[in-house]
Amino acid sequence: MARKKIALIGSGQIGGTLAHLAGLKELGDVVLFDIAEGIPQGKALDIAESAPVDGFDAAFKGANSYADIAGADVIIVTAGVPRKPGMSRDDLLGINLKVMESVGQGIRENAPDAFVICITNPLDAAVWALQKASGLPANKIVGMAGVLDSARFRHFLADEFKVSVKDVTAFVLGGHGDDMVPLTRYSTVAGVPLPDLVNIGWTTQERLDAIVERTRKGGGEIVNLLKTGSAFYAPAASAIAMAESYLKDQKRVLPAAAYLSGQYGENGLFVGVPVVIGENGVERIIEIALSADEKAAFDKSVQSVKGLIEASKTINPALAG
Ligand code: A3D
Repeated sequence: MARKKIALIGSGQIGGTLAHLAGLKELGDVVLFDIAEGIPQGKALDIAESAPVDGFDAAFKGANSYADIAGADVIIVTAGVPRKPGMSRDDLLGINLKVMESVGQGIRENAPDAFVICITNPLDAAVWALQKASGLPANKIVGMAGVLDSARFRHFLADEFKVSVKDVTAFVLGGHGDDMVPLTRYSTVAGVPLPDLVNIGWTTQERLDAIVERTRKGGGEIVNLLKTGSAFYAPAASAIAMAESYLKDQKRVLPAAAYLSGQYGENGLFVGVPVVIGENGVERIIEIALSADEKAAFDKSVQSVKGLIEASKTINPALAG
């Protein structure tokens, strides 16, 4: 059986980590693409030279031409610029919209059958613009944010409760911004919902509220610490989990920015919801029942996403069509 092909558009901090993880997990052969010359080639060679040590079989190629992504099964997009301290994800919009146009064209012309995972920020608008530019069907393009936001939530909860991260599940809905919606009612330790853990005294409502707030600002916390660039290990691990679910038809249930066509009362935009990812891409969108408070928080987050999309249409009227 031929190996799968994974193309990484953008070979910066996340792109390099994606390539390394894809190799360690033997997901397939990897093409690292970037507009910067030498960086994808250097990272490809460096990772290939680690393969004998770790004992994985995969080929790595650095590229500056879109022709090299032809035939890719999965494409993960990180091209663009990351946040700097003091910059919001939205500040990135103008720069990264242009990048999504060129990436979308590259995908449309060279790998229109791939399953595409977008990571570039501002996530919900970037994936929307990338779909427009690439013309991909809605089930073959998705944004990565929910897996990361949930992982941050799970880490903080496991730390609070002094239990294994493996036994903590968490749910984060909405756009990938500071008004994302961590759902405590649907988040559990081994099946026990967080509100019940407050009731039995494992934590207090105040501490839980603080964890929710820290989750919402999780990306900014890392930006402020790193000072140059944003998080890359956990974002890469999150996108690899989504790629693996597609490549191996695992049908995992993961939160992701998916194209809504009526679900949750929304149409024509990408926003974080629980989805099933399998061999057909986004195979299902799960519509969970939300309480009035949760629905209000979700709607607020959706409003922010809509604001970004309107701003995108103003910056580039061609996207409005
Ligand atoms: P960085 O290390 O700067 O890598 C970006 C790469 O993109 C660089 O190597 C650039 O040369 C390359 N690039 C720029 N323009 C183009 C282009 N037109 N075509 C191809 N390549 C190009 O950034 P990073 O890897 O740390 O982050 C990448 C993106 O992910 C940024 O937009 C971040 O804001 C975003 N990000 C999203 C999340 C989410 O959870 C959604 C988390 C962390 C980072």
